[in-house]
This record gives sequence, C-alpha cells and structure tokens, in this order.
Amino acid sequence: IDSGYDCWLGYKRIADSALRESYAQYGSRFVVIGGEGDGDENGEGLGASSLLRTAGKELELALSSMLGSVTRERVSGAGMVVAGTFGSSSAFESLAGAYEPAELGEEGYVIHSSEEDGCIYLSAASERGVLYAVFHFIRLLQTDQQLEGLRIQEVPRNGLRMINHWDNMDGSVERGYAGNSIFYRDGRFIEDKSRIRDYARLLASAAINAISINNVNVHRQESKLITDEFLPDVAEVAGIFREYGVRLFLSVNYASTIEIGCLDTADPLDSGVAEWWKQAAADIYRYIPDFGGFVVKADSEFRPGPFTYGRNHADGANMLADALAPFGGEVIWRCFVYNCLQDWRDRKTDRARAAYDHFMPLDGQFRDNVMLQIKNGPMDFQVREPVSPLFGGLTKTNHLLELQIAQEYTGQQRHLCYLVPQWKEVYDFDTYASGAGSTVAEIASGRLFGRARGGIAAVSNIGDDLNWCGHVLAQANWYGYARLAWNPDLSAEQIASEWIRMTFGRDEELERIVLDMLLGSYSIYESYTAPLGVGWMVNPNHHYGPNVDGYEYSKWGTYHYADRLGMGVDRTVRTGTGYAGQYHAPVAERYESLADCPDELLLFFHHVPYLHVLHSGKTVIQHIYDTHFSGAEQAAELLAKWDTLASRVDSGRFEHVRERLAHQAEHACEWRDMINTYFYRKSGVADEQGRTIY
Ligand code: GCW
Repeated sequence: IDSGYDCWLGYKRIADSALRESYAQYGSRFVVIGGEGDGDENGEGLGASSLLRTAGKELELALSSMLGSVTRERVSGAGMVVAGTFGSSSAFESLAGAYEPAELGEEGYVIHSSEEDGCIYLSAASERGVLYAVFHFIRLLQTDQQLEGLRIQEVPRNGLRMINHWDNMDGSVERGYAGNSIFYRDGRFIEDKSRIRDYARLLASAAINAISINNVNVHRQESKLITDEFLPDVAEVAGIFREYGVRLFLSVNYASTIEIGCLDTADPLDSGVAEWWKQAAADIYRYIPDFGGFVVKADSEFRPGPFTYGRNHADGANMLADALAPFGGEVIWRCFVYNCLQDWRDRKTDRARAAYDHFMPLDGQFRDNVMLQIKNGPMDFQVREPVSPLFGGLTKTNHLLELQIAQEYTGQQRHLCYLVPQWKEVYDFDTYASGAGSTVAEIASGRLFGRARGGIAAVSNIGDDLNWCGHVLAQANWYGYARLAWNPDLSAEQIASEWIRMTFGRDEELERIVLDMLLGSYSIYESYTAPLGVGWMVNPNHHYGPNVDGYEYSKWGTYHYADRLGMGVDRTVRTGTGYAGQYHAPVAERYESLADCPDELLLFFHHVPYLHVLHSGKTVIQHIYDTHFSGAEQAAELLAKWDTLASRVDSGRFEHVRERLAHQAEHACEWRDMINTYFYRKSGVADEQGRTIY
C-alpha cells in the first residue's frame, strides 16, 4: 500500500522502455565533481562538501530507481551526467561561452546537453546551485522531458524562500492538520531525526532555502530553544538542514529577557536588554555558525512586544537585529499586529487597516538585516481578501510576503483546495506603487525598490501523518508554494501537471482528471463558503465548518454586519473605515467605487442591500444562493471524478483521498444549507429557482 510518504520523489522505474533507453544514453553513468568522497555509509567523505554529497546521493538514487541501474564515475568522460561547480573542473569550460556565471548568482544553475560529447552538464557557481540543478534534472526525467538540446538557465526570483513551522514542543502543531510535529514530542526534540532528514530532502528538491522550526507563538518551553538546554539539539537539526541547503531560524519570545533571563524588562532601549540579546546571539552562533536568525511575533494576539514600554516596532526589531548583525543573522518581524479586543459596535476601528497604520510610519527606520513579514491579505488568510496595501506602501524597508500553506480557513486539508491559483493572484496583483507593473512579485522579491533582501515565507502544512499533509492532494500546495517562490511566473496548471506526474507517474487520463480537480478546487471551495470576499463565517477557535455569526459579536474585528437590509463592511474613505484609501491610484478608486469594485471583493469593501446587482447581473442574495448550490454540486463532482481513477491510483492513496472527498461533498452541503438558510431568513428574499432552503 502506497501511503504517499515519498510525495513527489517516489522515483518509479520508467515503464516505457524506449524512453528509458533514451535517458540511459546519458543517465547510466554520472559523476559529481568534488562530491565523490562519500566513502562510508555515514557520508563521512574524503573532503566532499555536504551539499555535493547530497547531490551525488540523490542522482544515484534517482537514476538507479528510474533507469534500473547506474554507475558512479570518479572522473568525467563522454556520455554521462556531469555535475559540479563551474570552477571545479575543466569539463565545464565549454559552458563558459554559453552562460553568464555572474547572472546566476548564489543559487542559479545551468543544465546543458552537449551534442559533442553526449554529456549533460549540471553546473552552477555554488554548490547549492549544483544541488538544485540535480533536482531539476531529475524532474525532467520524472516528467518525461526530452534530454536532447537542453539549454536551461535558472535563477530564483526570490532570495529567501522559507517555510515557517507553527510546531510546539509538546508535539502539537498550531493550525496543524496532518498529525503532530515531526520535530518535538513531550517538551523535547524527537530522538530519531530520520524523518527530519526526509523532510529536508523534499524541501531541497523544490529549492526551499530557509526554515523556522517553532511556532511564532513562543510559549515557555520553546522560549528555551535559544539556551544551552536545547541548542545542541537545534544545532543537530540545523546540521541536517544544512546538508540540503536549508538555513535554520528560530521563533523567539520577545520577552525572553524576562521569561528566561533574569531581567525585569524587555524594553528595547534598555542597555541591559540589548546586552542580553547580544550574549544570546553569541551563544547561538557558537553552536550554529550559519544560523539564519529570529522570527518574531510581537504585540500581536497577546504576545509581548515593545508597545508595553511605549516603544515602536522599529525599536524592537532593530535591537534584535543589532545583536544578530555581527554574525550575519537576520530578523524576520511579523506585521500581523492589530487590536484583538474590539467591540462590534465600533465601526471605525478596522482590523484590515492595522498593519498599514502600524508599519507605514516606520518605513525606512529598520536595519538592513530586518525583514518585515506581511500576510498576503490585511485580515488573516481568508479564502478571499484583497492584497495587503503594505505591498506597494513600504518602499524603504525590506519585506517578505507571508502565505499560508496550512489550510486553516480553506478546508483544513480535509477539503481539496489547491491554493496556487490564489497565490498567483497575489503575486500578480498590481499595486501601481511605481506605475503599472508594480506587482507584488516584483515588490516582495525586493527588485522594484532595489531592496537588498526579500522573498517569501509560508506556514507549513506538514505533520507526522504518513502522507505528511493529511490529504495526499494537499502535497500539491506544499510543492506549488515552493515552485512559485522560485518562479512566480509558472502557471498554476504547469505546477499542478508537474506535481501530478512526479507523484502519480505517467498516465494521461489520470493527469487530465486530477488537473481538472486541482484547478477547479479553489473556486469551488470559495463558492460554498463565505461569499463575495466577506470572510470568516466559521466556527470559533478551530475555524472549521460554517457558522455565520461565529465571529460576528466577538472581539477579533471580524464582522460581516449582516442585518435585515444588507451586509458587508464599508471600508470606503467616503463613508467607511477609510481602508480603501491605503492603496495607490487607481486601485484605491476601484475599491472605493461601488460601481467598479470587483464582485469577488464587494462585501469586503462595501455594505450593500441584498438586492444590489453585481457585475454578473445577479443580485447579492441570488449570487449567494447560486454559488452555494453550485459549489456543493461541484464538490460532489470532485468525488465522482476521483472515482473514475479507481484502477489508475494505488489503493492506499485512492481510498485515502476518496474518504476525504466524500467528507468534503457532505460538508459542502452543510455549508450550503447553513449559509442559504441564514441569509434567506435575514433578507426574506426567496431563491428565484425555488430550490430547497431549510
Ligand atoms: O490566524 C491566526 C491563527 C493563529 C496564528 C496567527 C498568526 C500562530 O488563527 O493560530 O498564530 O494567525 O499568524 O500569528
């Protein structure tokens, strides 16, 4: 039974013998120059660097599994795969004319098939680039690509491509939907680290280069990760990730000086506090010389922060940045700061405004080794939100885009919801910060404003379930996140096709069906949940399942304001909270205007009567009914589509996915009925088609 543990790195033998033979012309022999030192089974080699050793092992595994056998050579020669850094061998000299090593930077690479000597060269300026070239080459084989005439040059568009874990040391995972932590159990690190190694390998295969391994809500035990008690374990884990080119970060408790130090303050301008952090940093770097740095959630949802001392977030972030700077470390400071003790009657305070209001006045005041981490939307990873106006707002501060691979509000890995289309919309969103074409992709990377640092981080969706993600098809989100982080221009379809082939093997019919399921799933999920960008409508705390008023009267600032006349949040400048004014022209005008606001965000920006007519020609209330009926129908179709694959997918993965899709189809009906009934009763307007509304 295939559990799905291998994800997209299953390396099944290539069944088509003609294809296998054509690959074998190159792939039956390989050499990794500088990586051939792995004499003993622990990989303690003869001076080979760990990244090249990893590259060699992976090539050996992939080629031997997919082609049947492979010979590892010690020197390069004709008719083989030759991997190594440009400078390591004269074998790569022939590439010099064809590529511009300077353009490749730290992580770029080339893949070149030479007609003259029948070799495929996998080369880069750095060893990490070689590792990425190796994985890319393997992917070509997994996806049935031609190897003749390859002229590939790849450079990542984002410098930082990070995964954030919300894992706690008791073994739980905040917003985890795939079992427990692969790092911790019962307050300590898990003894057997083999799963962490398998994880690192999957990350490297998709070129993720940074990871934070503990929850941004840093509780008591986790606060001690930066102390001698746990640093040896952290160093061991960092060592595993290092072999795969992944830098390790820790989330830290802003009030560590009080929590684990013996100071009575965490005032960032207090010299004792600054000194304490300098010492803490020095300790960490003694254990982990290439430690990435800190991720910080401060003054957010009851976490401590500089506000307690009347200081601002630049004061807090810079103090930590100064402690890390001598060692090359970085501070990733989250912008998820808002008033979580609101009153629903207060229509002026707007959670959506908060991040911009807090951080815009500080633009330009942060150290160079600080990156502000901004959630894609101004609220909180809802199925539909506008893009945070801090993108395009900030111009003088390094920042990162934060996405959530974990499906907290998008079906919790029980519903199928392929998120790449949502993320594409975020990357492609034009802020007009510096004229047309000022997309989030250009901004987050740092390119548009010439920032030295930038990139993407996302909340992990993995746990210790055998298939990592709870839902086998949710692996596509993990993979897709990483691929987009490398190149936001890849299409949702390209990524999905790639993932399907690598995960399930070559089968056109299966690819057609699964592709169709994945690509439709985000819009299906949106249809039967919260309508027109209004968000929430979920059960409090765990956030699963429909509850229209679940957050309507609570203190979190999450309201839809539905009454008998209409619904939605007025965020206009003219009559509402003014949030729409945080965007540049012409975006601000588009959202401000009831006539121009896109349908899918209408209720995010405007409070309208139920009979307001959308661009689609439907009234708001009829839209709610129609999307909920059709969404539930389409959810049932997902199951029917999957059922046609019974003979094409191994029974382990087939049954597992089937069980999830059956639940989704049923749960979508619950969503449909709860939402439709609520709004039918509120509005008193009947469904034009007279369908069943309870
Ligand atoms: O959406 C909220 C989640 C919290 C999370 C928080 C955050 C880690 O419900 O579980 O806390 O966002 O992003 O900090």
